[in-house]
Amino acid sequence: MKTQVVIIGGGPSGLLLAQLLHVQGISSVVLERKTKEYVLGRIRAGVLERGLLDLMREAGVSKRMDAEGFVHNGTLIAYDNKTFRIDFAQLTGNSVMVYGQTEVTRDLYAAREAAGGNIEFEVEDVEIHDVKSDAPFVTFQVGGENRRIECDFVAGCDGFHGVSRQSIPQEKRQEFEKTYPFGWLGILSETPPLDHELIYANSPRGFALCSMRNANLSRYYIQCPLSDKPEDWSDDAFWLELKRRIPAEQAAKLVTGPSIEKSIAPLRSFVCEPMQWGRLFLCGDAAHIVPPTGAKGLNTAASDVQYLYSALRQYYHENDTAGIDGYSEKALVRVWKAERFSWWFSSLLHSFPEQSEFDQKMQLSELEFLRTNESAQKAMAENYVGLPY
Ligand code: RFL
Ligand code: PHB
Repeated sequence: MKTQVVIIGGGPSGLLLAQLLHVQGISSVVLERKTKEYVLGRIRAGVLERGLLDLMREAGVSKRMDAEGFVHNGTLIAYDNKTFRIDFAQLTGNSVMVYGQTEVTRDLYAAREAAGGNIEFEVEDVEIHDVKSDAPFVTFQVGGENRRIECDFVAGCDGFHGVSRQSIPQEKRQEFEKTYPFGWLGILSETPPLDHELIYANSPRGFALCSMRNANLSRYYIQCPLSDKPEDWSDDAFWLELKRRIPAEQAAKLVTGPSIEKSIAPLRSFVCEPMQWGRLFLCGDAAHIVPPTGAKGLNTAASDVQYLYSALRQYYHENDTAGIDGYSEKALVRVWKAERFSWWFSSLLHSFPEQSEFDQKMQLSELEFLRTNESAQKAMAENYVGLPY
């Protein structure tokens, strides 16, 4: 079998790339290790930047997102029993949209299926071959059968634990990593959101985030020790702890109910350089991870997809290799800015086990500066709504 681009991973990066290439008449095959139901069962990102919205529109998959997504013109930050607002619209002229990654992925699967797109699920033993030549190929197993696809390019969209990054020889790649000494315990509940905007809270008991998916579906997170397991936390214990971490006025308004999902995610900052090796290109979590505090993971995956998609379009339609030659360098500039913002915002809002009283004063002083200084708010808002591609 032969195609132009083999895309490893059927998460949001891989599907968005496949759909954008399809619109440009470029063929692809997507190889996904899990089932579609499994991919759609993962509760992840909730906040989309303008760049991702525009890409969804360009890919022709924005109808439901534009109808059902919620535009957010600002966010709330709470600390020391006070709350202040960062007004994205006023400070940047821009906004973000709350529309779950699950819905983005569902819409992309629907579009790929409607277009007769080739997606192989439950593939095993994916191996990437000869990407330093003009004739790469990918081998894998599906349903016990060995398969081989020849292609022009391979897009590694297979997340942090995928095979693509490992296919770059170890001596040719450099990995930069920071782990954080805590995780996020998240729950989804069929209750109305606490506020119409997100609330990020710094408290002496640890970080909390009040987010949402729609008018009757809320998403809440609290910082927890990495040794905790979701089953250690009853719903009652979760709600009690959340209430202790947000200002009293908001805690009094919180509507609680049974959780319909509960999970713990570790926090990590990670970048792999370079993001390309011959005809293999890494996109999204395969190349970089951010802690979720700045809502940058999916959005940074989207900017990689935009750079790679433009590069491939330039290659196929204009016979110009400048885009593919410069992909890694271009993508990494924006990746590192998202890494910086996510690291900064995480450092500002969490409690660190080794934090001294001086460190705590520095955190509160930085929050106070952000609350009262318009330049600081503008810098935060520009990063949150998304830096230009
Ligand atoms: P994904 O979503 O991990 O998809 C990769 C896909 O590849 C498949 N795969 C393989 N397929 C074939 N062969 C192999 N060998 C394979 N190995 C893996 C996997 O099964 C999977 O389907 O990566 P992608 O597409 O790059 O997308 C990245 C995003 O999922 C991620 O960055 C975000 O979810 C991060 N994130 C957030 N990002 C935001 O922009 N805004 C947010 O509000 C936000 N909140 C979050 C988040 C991530 C979270 N967790 C759980 C880590 C909140 C949380 C709690
Ligand atoms: C979410 O709703 O899942 C969410 C929102 C904002 C973040 C992280 C996660 O920063």
